[in-house]
Parts: sequence; C-alpha cells; structure tokens
Amino acid sequence: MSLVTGKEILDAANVGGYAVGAFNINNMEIFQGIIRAAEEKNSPVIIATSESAIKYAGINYLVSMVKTAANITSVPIALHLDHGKNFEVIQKCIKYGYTSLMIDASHLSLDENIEETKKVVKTAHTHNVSVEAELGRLQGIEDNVSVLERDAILVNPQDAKLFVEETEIDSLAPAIGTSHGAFKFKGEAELDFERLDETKNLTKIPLVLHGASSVPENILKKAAKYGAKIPGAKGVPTEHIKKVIKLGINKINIDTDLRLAFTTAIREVFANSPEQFDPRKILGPARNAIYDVVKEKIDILGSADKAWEEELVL
Ligand code: TD4
Ligand code: CA
Ligand code: ZN
Repeated sequence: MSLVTGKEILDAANVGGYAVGAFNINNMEIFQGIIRAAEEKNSPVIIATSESAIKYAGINYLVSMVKTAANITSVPIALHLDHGKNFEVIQKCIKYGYTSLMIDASHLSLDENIEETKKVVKTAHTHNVSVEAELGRLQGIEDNVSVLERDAILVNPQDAKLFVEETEIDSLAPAIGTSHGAFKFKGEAELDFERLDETKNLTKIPLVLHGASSVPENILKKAAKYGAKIPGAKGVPTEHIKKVIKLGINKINIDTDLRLAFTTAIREVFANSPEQFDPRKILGPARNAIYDVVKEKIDILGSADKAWEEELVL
C-alpha cells in the first residue's frame, strides 16, 4: 500500500484506545528493524525523521526507503517530520511526500504558537498531510519544582482546548513531565497524569507523548558491560506508559531506546569479535536489536494486529 496519513493511524488508535509507536530513523538498518517488527506484529507504524536526521541521511534517501517499504509491505506506514521548526524544511517534506509532520513552536507564546501552527496546518492540509503541534516544554518536574514553575513548564488544559479549536491540528503533544534522551528523571519518574486526563477530556483528539523511551535496565547493563559510560540514565517506566495510553495518549515517540539497543549490539560484537570488520556482521545484530525492541514496544502499546487491509501496489 502507499503511505497513509498520520491522521488515519491516530484516529483509529484514538477510537480503539491504544497507541502507535513513532520510531525515529537515521539509517537503513534502524528502519528495516522497525519495519520487520511491525510486519511480524501486524501493526501500523509511524516512521519519524528529525530535521537533523534529514540533514544526516538526505531527504531523498529517507523518502525512497520508506516509500519502498510501503509498496512491498501490508502494514500501514506514515512518514512523519519530527519537531519541525524550519518552515522551509516543512515545505520540503510536504513536497517530497511526507504524510505527517510536527510543527514545534512550543517555545513561543501561546498566541505566536497558534499563529505559526495555523500557517503550517493551512499548507499541510491542502496536501493531505497531518499536523501535530506541541504545548509546554519537554522538561522533567522534579520534586522541588513549585506549582508556579510546573504551570510554566507543563501543558495548560484550557490553553490546549483553545489551541486545538483555533489551529485545527490533527494531534497534540502536551508536556506532562517527560524529556528527550537517556536522563529523564533525577529521582522518581514523575508525570502529571491529571493534566493529561484533563487535556484529553477537553480536546478529545489524538495525543502524543514525546520523550517516551523507557531506557531499559537490561540494555543499560549490557551496554556498561561492553564499555558504555552512561551513569544516571533513567527513562519512563513501562507502567507509566500503559497508564498514559489509558488516559488518551495515542502516539508514543521512541528514539533513545533504539539508539541504546543499536549501539549496545555493536559494542557487543566489537568486544566479542575484535577481528570482525565486515559491516554486515556488525550492523546485522544491531538491526536485530532494533527488531526486538520494537516488537516489545508494539505489545506494550497495544497496536499489534491493528493493521488494516488495503490492496497492494504491484
Ligand atoms: O521526538 N523524539 C525524538 C527526538 C529525536 C531528535 O533528535 P535529533 O535531533 O538528534 O535527531 C522523542 O520524543 C523521543 O524521545 P526519547 O525518549 O526516545 O528520547
Ligand atoms: Ca518544543
Ligand atoms: Zn520529541
């Protein structure tokens, strides 16, 4: 089938009460690992590329790779621009056939964020491209953060309602205490579930959780065994992920867990087989590690067997 829109995938998830993984890619092996897992689990999948991923791999290579997979696979795939900040990159993605994009103007004031997001929605929707936007800052809420600070960092549910009505976005990423990367929490992993619940009740649209990697203990252990030095790493516990999905999150963004799995597998090969220099013998196991992680995520998110039938392009 051809690429599907982000909206098609996320509206179905919203109705069905599950979430779909948005997995970031930078190269072919990461991508193939994800697709193989989605096929194995018969799950829809969102392939995310950041602006820096596009810079690294080249938009032509990324788009051809993802469209090729879509043509030969039976699972629905959306190609998504993650954290689009530059209007030229956004326009380029639309031109190249992306089916979903995020406009990240959450660092601006609410009014400016609305203006910027509206502008993107207008062009994107003309081309049948879905739009995600963000409210609040991706930052942890430590115990000592005051109520005032919390209000400044996290999503305001009333603002979210206004924002969704004004902009006509297809999905919203509300900040509820997660952050990007491997160091999300200093103490307990704390998320603001109440704000999430209120935001869902007031907006009803598909919601997105950024910074959703779990930074699994077993992978950290293995990485450390083979020489990694990433002390203090901590992610979002799986129980929290299950809870936010119950409260209305329909898209779960995962990058860090893929990076950790991929590079840990490479470390293992180098440590155990220092004579090895065939890239396929090094990146093959890394691709398998991506497959394992994504399969596990799909089970947690509840998107297994949610792929729908469409005729194959022959
Ligand atoms: O949106 N994302 C992925 C962000 C990756 C962007 O990084 P580059 O600019 O270096 O490509 C997430 O929300 C992922 O969250 P995670 O918990 O996996 O870090
Ligand atoms: Ca932002
Ligand atoms: Zn993000």
